Amino acid sequence: FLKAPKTASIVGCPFSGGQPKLGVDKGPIHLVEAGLVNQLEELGWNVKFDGHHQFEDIKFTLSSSSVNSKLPIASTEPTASTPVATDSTSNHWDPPIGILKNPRLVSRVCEEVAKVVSGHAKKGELPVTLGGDHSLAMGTISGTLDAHPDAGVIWVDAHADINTAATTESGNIHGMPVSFLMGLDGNHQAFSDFKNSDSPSSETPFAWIKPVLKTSSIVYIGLRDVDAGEKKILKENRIKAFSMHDVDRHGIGKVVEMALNYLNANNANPDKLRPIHLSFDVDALDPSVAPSTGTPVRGGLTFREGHYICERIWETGALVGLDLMVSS
Ligand code: B3U
Ligand code: MN
Ligand code: MN
Repeated sequence: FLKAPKTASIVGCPFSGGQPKLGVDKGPIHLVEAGLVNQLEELGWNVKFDGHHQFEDIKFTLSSSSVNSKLPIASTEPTASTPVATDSTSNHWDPPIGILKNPRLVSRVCEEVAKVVSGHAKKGELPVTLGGDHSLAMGTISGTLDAHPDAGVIWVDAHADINTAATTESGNIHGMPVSFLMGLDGNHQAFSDFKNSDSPSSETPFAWIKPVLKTSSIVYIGLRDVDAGEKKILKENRIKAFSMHDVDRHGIGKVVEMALNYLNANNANPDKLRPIHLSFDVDALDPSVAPSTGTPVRGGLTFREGHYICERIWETGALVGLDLMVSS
């Protein structure tokens, strides 16, 4: 028996450090300004929202760390009174590890998001995380699985976001969250070569993530831009994925039914409805519907198909976590 939440807690995350494009962090702000809270209330939800997370404390701690002085010096040192560079540009206090960009910042931000999401979920609320880029899902899904260890994930996206440090060609961590959540090979190696002394935060990024997401606990819908290395990972791990080709072939109604059946067939707790976390990347939608994303890909879901996925998952009564990643 699963008690469906009646209170939605908005976790506003205007964060874009998982990829380089400016503006990706504006999504949550625009959604709230456009009246999201009111609209949810009109649908009968209790809504909690007490402002967006700015993660300034994290940026400040990282930028003012003592090891900082050993790193290449930027022309202007950030201090308490001068704002640090935005998270979309490379920060001298968070140099790349291998080609991974902003690893310490992304790690710390996701760690904080995980705590916030898990806190809401444990109170029986529905955490609704507004991003920002999809690296944030390392936080949201860690948080959901902390509160509901048997939860399954439906990942709606044009991309698989399952690159590892060994396969990523871009070094953008928004293309990698699923691999970290699963603890796939290729990430450990990158960080075991990395010496803590190089890190301003004297910690290994992403070491906090428990690899709790089983390869059989996720289903993708909407894929159409998957890297060669990612295809190999999906195939080798037999990860369930419905591409746009499958949506064309079966129709969205049948695809969502197959996705739900797959997760329920792999339910570790068959007497209980399996909790579901929906991670929705707006670039799953066709660019004619959702042009404001960092990485538009033609041939995506229609307005109705996107809505239908959300409506049907809600109808199950099993939704315990929701991400709306407004960009990439
Ligand atoms: N797979 C590519 C591109 C990408 C992933 N997610 C988005 N773009 N939004 C990468 O960079 O890993
Ligand atoms: Mn994504
Ligand atoms: Mn995407």
